[in-house]
Amino acid sequence: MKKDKTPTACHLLLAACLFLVNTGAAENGHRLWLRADTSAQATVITSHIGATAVIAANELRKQWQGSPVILSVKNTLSIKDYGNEGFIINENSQKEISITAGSEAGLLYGAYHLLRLQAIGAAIGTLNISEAPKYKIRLLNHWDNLDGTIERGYAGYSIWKWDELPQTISPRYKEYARANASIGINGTVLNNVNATPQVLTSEMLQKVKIIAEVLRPYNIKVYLSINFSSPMALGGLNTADPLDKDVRQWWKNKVKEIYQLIPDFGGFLVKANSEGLPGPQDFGRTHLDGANMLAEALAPHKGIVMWRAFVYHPTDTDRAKQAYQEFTPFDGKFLPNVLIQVKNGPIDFQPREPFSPLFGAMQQTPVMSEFQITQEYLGFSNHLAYLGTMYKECLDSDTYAHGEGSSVAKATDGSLFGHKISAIAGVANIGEDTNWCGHHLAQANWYAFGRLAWNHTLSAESISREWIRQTFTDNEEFITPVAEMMMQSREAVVNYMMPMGLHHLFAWGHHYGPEPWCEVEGARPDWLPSYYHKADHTGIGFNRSSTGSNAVAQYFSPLREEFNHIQSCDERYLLWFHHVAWDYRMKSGRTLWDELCYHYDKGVQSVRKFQKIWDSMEPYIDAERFAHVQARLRIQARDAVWWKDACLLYFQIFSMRHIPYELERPVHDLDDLKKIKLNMTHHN
Ligand code: GCW
Repeated sequence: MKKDKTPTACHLLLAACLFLVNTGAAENGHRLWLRADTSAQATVITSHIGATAVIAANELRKQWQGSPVILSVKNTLSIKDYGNEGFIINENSQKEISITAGSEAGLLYGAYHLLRLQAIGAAIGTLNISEAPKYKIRLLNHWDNLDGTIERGYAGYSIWKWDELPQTISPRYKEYARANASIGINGTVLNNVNATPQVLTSEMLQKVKIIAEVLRPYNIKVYLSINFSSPMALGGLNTADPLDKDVRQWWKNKVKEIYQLIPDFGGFLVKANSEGLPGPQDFGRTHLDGANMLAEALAPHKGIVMWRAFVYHPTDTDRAKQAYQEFTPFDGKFLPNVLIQVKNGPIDFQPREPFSPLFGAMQQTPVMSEFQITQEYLGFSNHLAYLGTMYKECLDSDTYAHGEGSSVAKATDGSLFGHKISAIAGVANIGEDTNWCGHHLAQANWYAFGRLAWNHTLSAESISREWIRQTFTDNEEFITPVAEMMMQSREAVVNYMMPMGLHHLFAWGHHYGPEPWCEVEGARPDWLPSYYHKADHTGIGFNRSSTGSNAVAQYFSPLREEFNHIQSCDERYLLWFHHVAWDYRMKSGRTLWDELCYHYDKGVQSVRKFQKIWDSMEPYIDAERFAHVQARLRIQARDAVWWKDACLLYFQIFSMRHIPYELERPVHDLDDLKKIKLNMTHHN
């Protein structure tokens, strides 16, 4: 036999590799939604040699399959309308495509826009596009600690390798920058809002500088979370009083030091007097004093302060009202470079909350919304919960601040109240897992956040479809069912965890499983589920109407009245605003108790349906991602039953009614469920 006919180990390896390529099996999700063929060799003409324009040109050269592209920065009036980061894409009669922008950043976004159109099969006909971002500042917030752990992170350790910096620069930084730029993110807060003063040491700032340098060409600025007592911890002062002259000088010096290293540093994010962190109130001062002191230090450098409104005192009055009470009296008094950063709901990233009444109420201060991309209260990275729908639900909610049509989006993008700065933040779900986000489908939440930050008028569905097409396949047989599944997924989680306005039924110590019965001696009342669900023999729910805590009064009319009356209150928020009798008649004609059972059951049935849909998708995609998602859906299905049984068996003690006979019966015993203690350590 001739030698070349014998299959050697090398041949076998080659064959194996070809097999893997053909079936797409060697797929770990690392490439996110950026999967275009990079052998295009397009003609791209530009005279701009700045690093950002070079990236834009190179991305197009490698990926664009169409006519020649001309990139140019112009400062004409027509361009000015599109702001510094907007762009215009036109095609002339010679079939040349021009991308014109007011800055190189605009070219970058224009290039990614064109490539996205190509990737989703929409770069057809004569191109005539103009785009400008709705929010000026589009940020990720990393809750990454300096030791590499991530608070509420479910995709491994932090991608920031502080120990290795500044010498070693992880290749991940650039990949991260590129992925973010491709969806329009232009800023990132590198560290946890539960910030240690150490982040501001000179040694750390040298490291931050390196990250800033990698991100800069991608038009991404870095920001830091600061600890309010830094002047004491780092500067040796005996106070951090914001009105103290030495404290003020300390911050000015520190800020100056930062800008010497990072001339385009974005600014500070501050969590103060919240969950045990220091703040101006420790020194008898206010949030206003604290925010304005930092704003004054940052203003000469064009930096901003994002001061979080996530504050609540350990009292037994209604926690949902507290941020509004603390912040609205200061409206109009903050310096112009202060933004108030408000979580989407009044409590804390629950599966469903009504929007925070601070949106719309603070009209003379730029208010920015903070969403969670990481799924702290939505099954971590084990559960499928596409959050495009949740972000839209909040952004599209009408605050009625200036009458009908005053959506949260308009109240925060600067248009309704005429603010010059506008921003939006998402708490990142990114870690060092190969696929970045733990669950392959959770990449869509990062993507959707970026796309909506750019344009909040996009629909959650169109975003899911373009994401699927770029990330998996252009086969409609896959796109349509998977998009449908994603679109229903967050509602499914709400149904099996806490439907109809229930909230905070989570276990003590982690926020994964159910523990509506949780009692911890000596614990803050507002960290316990019973504070929120208030189940008793008469009914369930928190009375926030005018006969209760009157939180409804923080909303504008007619929403206030709508929420206030049990008959007009949106049933999705019913138990958020009302304590409702077990036999109250719902719109469906069922009693409240039966309806609750139906919702929990529906949640479980939805996940079973997702499993069926996903299993039938096997022929369309790579084996690796298929199996990974399949395994996660199994966990989700089991967890959904756990949630349903735990909540219904527990609430049944109060309702003393049976679960409608046509619904699935519980498979657990309440006593067994009460014994489950997950090994996850964290406060509340
Ligand atoms: O929901 C709570 C989280 C904390 C978090 C806090 C916050 C960063 O459980 O982990 O701390 O919100 O947003 O500040």
